[in-house]
This record gives sequence, C-alpha cells and structure tokens, in this order.
Amino acid sequence: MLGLGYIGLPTAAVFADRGLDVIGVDVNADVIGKVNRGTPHFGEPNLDALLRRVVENGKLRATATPEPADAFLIAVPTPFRDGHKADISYVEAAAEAIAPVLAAGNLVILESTSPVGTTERMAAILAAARPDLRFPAGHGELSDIRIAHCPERVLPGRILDEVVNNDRVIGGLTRKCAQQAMALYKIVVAGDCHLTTARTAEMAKLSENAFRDVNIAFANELSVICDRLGIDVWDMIRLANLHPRVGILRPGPGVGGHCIAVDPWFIVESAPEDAVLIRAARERNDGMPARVVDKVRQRVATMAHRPVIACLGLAYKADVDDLRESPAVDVVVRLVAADLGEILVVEPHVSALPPTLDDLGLTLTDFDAALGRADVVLLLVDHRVFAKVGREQLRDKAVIDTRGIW
Ligand code: SAJ
Repeated sequence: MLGLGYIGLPTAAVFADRGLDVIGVDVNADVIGKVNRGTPHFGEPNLDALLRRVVENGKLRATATPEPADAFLIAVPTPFRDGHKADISYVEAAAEAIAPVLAAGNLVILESTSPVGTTERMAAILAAARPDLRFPAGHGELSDIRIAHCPERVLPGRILDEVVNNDRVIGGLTRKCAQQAMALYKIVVAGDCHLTTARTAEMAKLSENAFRDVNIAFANELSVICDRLGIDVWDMIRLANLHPRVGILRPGPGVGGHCIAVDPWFIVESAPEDAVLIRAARERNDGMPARVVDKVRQRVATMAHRPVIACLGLAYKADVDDLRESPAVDVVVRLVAADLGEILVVEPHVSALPPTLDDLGLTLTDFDAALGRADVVLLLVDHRVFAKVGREQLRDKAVIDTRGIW
C-alpha cells in the first residue's frame, strides 16, 4: 500500500485483518513510526483496535521504501495547485517508486481520486521505467503487469464499514486487468464489484463527488435566497423534502474536506467549456464562508461594545478531527481579518490549532468557557457535543447557527 493516509491506512489494515501480508509505504517518517507502533495518526472510529491487532500479528508493517509484492495499491493525495489544476505528482512519484520492484504477474491499482487519464499516465511511467516488462498499452491482454483504477468511496467517520460494504467500481486498462483487481478486492469487499474501463471509473468517482457538491450548492443557494426573503431555510427544506421525489441536502458554511471541495475541479479542468453547472456549484460553495462573515458583521454592527465571538467547530464536518479544506477554518481566518471582535475558537476534536490559526494568535478555548464569555455564538460544525447545548445557555446571546442544529 503506497500512502498510509485516511484511505490507505484503513484499507491496508482491513486487508491485513483478512490474513494478507501487507507492507505499508509512506514518505512520512512519523507516520511510519506510529503505524509500526500500532497507532493511527488520525482519528477514525474502530481503527485503533484494528491497527493494533494487525501490527501485533505481524500482518501489517510500514516502511519508507517499496518492496516486491504481488499487488501494489496506490492511495496517495491528488490535490490541486493554483488555478484549480490537478496535481498528480504524488501518483507519479508512487509509480516511479514501485517501478524498480515490479515483476511479471504483478497487479497495480490506483485508488486515489484522479483526473480522467491518470491511470494511463501512471501505466506509461511504469512502462518507461521497465522496458523489460510488457504493459497493457502495448500488449493488451498479453501484458505482464495488470493495471486498474479502483477509486476509494469511503466516508470519513464510517471508513471501516464502507470499505467492506460499499460496491466498488473497478476500471481496468484491459478486461483481465479489471478481473484480477476484482479478485483482490473480493477478499475484503462484501459489496458488488462492477467492472469497467479505467477512464469510466475515473469519471464515475469524480461524478459521485461532483453530484454531492452540486446538490449542496443548491441547498446553499436556497439558504442565501431565503435569507434575502426572510424565510427560515431549514423549515422550508423540511417541508419541500416531504415531496416523494425531493431530497434537498443541508446548507452550511461551505464545503470542506479534501474530496468534494477538490474533485469537481478535475472535471472542470478536463472540459472547461462544458462543465458550467459543476463550476458554478464549486464557486457557490466556496463563496459561503464570506457570507457567514457578512452575517456576523450585520449582527455585531448594532452592538454597543466590541463583542466576544465564540466560533464553535473547526473540522470540515461533524464528529471528525479533520480540518483540511475546512470552511470553518476559512470563516475564522476571515473573521480575524475583518476585526469584528475578540475571537474564541472551540474544537473538541483536536488538541492543537493548525498553523494557519496559531499564527493569527488564536488559542483553543474550552467549550463551556467560550459559551460563558461569548456575546455572539457562531456555530460552524454540527458536532454532536454542540447539539446538546441547552436553550438557557444561549439566552441573551446573538446566535448564528450555520448548520441548523438549534
Ligand atoms: N455538507 C453540507 N451539507 C450536506 C452534506 C455535506 O454542507 O448536506 C458538507 C460537509 O459539512 C462537508 C462537505 O460537505 O464540509 C463534505 O462532506 P461529506 O460528508 O458530504 O463528504 P466527505 O468529503 O466526507 O466524503 C465524500 C464522500 N462522497 C460522497 O458522498 C459522494 C465519500 O463517499 C468519498 O469517498 C469521499 O468524499 C472521497 O474520499 O472522495
């Protein structure tokens, strides 16, 4: 397993738990050390116990350098660079790293969410590095190396369940490539495996996340319109969703995480003239943090003294500790820049602030202490612990609930 992150580590552990010998490869020495001590480097329900078990059993170990194996799974980041252009350099580096140890009969699977054509690009890198082996592009079903794209589809917070129970889309560079990849996944996957081409699998994965992004953008747009018209958007959506063919998602302060806020741009990059709706949805969702700050500005404008503003939640969504691409972090940064009051930040799921906020002189505040001092309570993440707040604790405070939980 190349890449021991949010996807690679749980996936490696699940394969190891089925009795396979798994070698995890990562470029980060801290990650390697932690994994070899049986400790995950991020929070995910039930991963602790599973990882400890497979490491103690000797079924999973981590190292910095790839070793010979029957199958190579690549689960490395595919972020974007400036201008929302896909950065597939980690995939390319992973391909370069495994090329020396590849042997005839090996299977190489790309799990990272990738722009259409990346699996072919990865195969080309391997082929260039190993002219002694036959690859699908030149030799079709006679290739020595089988190559497929099997995009991960797991929901953070439910990874260990979904990695087993979700259906999988497996796109081979040839039919045999897909079949051999399916044989591997069938060891752990209880869901159905659907075989297709690598390009279709790439596009299917991007479409899944773009679908969700567009639907969240629709909900967010409704919230902006309802604010203008003086309508309670939560009540309106609840009523609209009583229709048997309507299922509007939840508005919020924006879309975060390293998937839904990123992947739709890969579609836009591939077809800029045609991806009109997908681009508009991205822009709508990216525009939400600024709107939240505008709301705070309106509320504090009438206050007699400089207010204390408690920002509840920094994670990109409820009940996770992941702050990557989090709209809540974006809101806090903008609030500091807007200088609207004293900012307190509360995030019960982390023990330290990310450098972006640390550098602004902010410190983590205890939930009760922040509630006690706040004039404005800005709810940014619908963590379960925040939902339990009693009405009397919020009395006499200006409350801005961007998630509709109170
Ligand atoms: N959000 C809303 N309103 C909603 C639903 C979500 O504002 O009604 C926000 C969340 O707060 C969060 C963001 O959207 O900021 C994304 O959260 P999410 O729970 O929708 O999705 P992720 O990013 O945690 O995981 C997604 C999943 N994709 C789909 O549901 C189509 C997951 O299955 C993928 O494996 C994952 O992306 C990925 O790695 O690609």
